[in-house]
Amino acid sequence: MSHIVGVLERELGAEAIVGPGHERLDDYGRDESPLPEFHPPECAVLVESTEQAAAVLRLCLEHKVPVTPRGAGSGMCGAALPIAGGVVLSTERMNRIKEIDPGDLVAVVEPGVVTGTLQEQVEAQGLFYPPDPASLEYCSIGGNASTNAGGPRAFKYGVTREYILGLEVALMGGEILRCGRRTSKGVTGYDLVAGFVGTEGTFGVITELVVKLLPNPPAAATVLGVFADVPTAGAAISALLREGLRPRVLELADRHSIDHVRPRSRYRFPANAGAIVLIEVDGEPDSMAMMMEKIGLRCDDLGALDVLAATEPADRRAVWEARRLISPALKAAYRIKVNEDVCVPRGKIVEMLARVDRVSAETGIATAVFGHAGDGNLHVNLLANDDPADPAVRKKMWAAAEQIFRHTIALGGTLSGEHGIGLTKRDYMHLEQTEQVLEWQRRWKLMWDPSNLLNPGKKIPPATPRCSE
Ligand code: 2HG
Ligand code: ZN
Repeated sequence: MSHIVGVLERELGAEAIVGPGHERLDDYGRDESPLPEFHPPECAVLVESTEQAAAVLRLCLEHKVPVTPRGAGSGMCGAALPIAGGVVLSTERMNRIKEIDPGDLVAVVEPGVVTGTLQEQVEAQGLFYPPDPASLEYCSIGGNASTNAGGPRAFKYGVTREYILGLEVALMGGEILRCGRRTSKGVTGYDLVAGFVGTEGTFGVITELVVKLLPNPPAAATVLGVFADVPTAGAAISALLREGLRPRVLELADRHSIDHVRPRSRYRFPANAGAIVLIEVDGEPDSMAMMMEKIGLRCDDLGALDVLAATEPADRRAVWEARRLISPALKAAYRIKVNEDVCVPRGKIVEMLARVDRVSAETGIATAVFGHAGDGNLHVNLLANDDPADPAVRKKMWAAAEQIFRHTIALGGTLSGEHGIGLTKRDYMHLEQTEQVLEWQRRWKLMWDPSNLLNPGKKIPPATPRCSE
């Protein structure tokens, strides 16, 4: 054990430290990624202020100790895993909503605020924070900004980056940087805020955010198109997109996903559902019935076996609870769940779904496919009940994942539409990006963190790639 634990304890007080022997220390060595390894840090520091975060980064640089920022630990790519040991800097205690301003349409928040809590608080004032990752009940807004998280409503409203106007960031070495603005428009200087969003804690630690709010749409309604199978559902999604349909949500779930949710959910998915297309619209209350009828008729024309509507808030809540359960239900059912979030151009959704089927048939690996199909963003889950620590099994699973990545790239897509790169996809980056693009990103990282002590080994692969190519 290095002396950093004692140094941090003296500076921040023992109550800020989860140190060696503490029953919670192991929690900081895991996240929601499909990696069986466990990476315990030497200690976790639960900071309560920007100054404390800056102090940790100053001391870690001074003592040459790696430090890994962490939000709620709900990330799916290993970005919060302290793979180099050292210190985990957790922002979970920085959870104050400092301000909600209906006039300026902004909120000022600390990074540890749970996304769903922010949504409830702004909605109570007639306002709306659209980004809705499925983990919204426990993920934090700082983590969402660090991964540039998406969610179903990204289809109409865009991803987290579009809602972050300003940031306060603690930098390696202890400097505190405030950048961005509070105005809805602004083009002064380079866009440092956009530059920090999505960097997965490799550039700095976000300590405060100014987020953009919208007026809450007065009404919303949900329609479920029940289809016999994924190809028909995928073709229906493509047709709706071509026709210019722009609801706020356009999601897909295949039979496998639905079957695993069924026993745990209040919402009763029909037994004949081979695939569900979940569509949600919002706007003026008197436009809802007309929009739903239009969507229902089109789904009928496009081969739906049935069209179900959820207009009452309680029904819509049940549908969304069921949708958000897909990922946890699959995780509970399988010992191995390698979940990808590839994104293909919208015109290639049907082809990508067919290729996933092919990979499953060729490798014999079960898949569940669901997610934000309207954005071309598909959660391809590779599932198995073998021993996750068995190297042969892991090799097979990741070889199948690599095939999914290659198909995605061949169709003009991208490796990650919303979860990020972290550790799990880092060694596949070269399939999508040239060495030149990767090298500029390495230089950019070193500008903020010349000692490479802040979340080292994440996001960008080292100069020599590890996966086959
Ligand atoms: C979702 O949309 C999440 O439910 C999780 O992004 C996706 O587990 C997954 O594959
Ligand atoms: Zn998702």
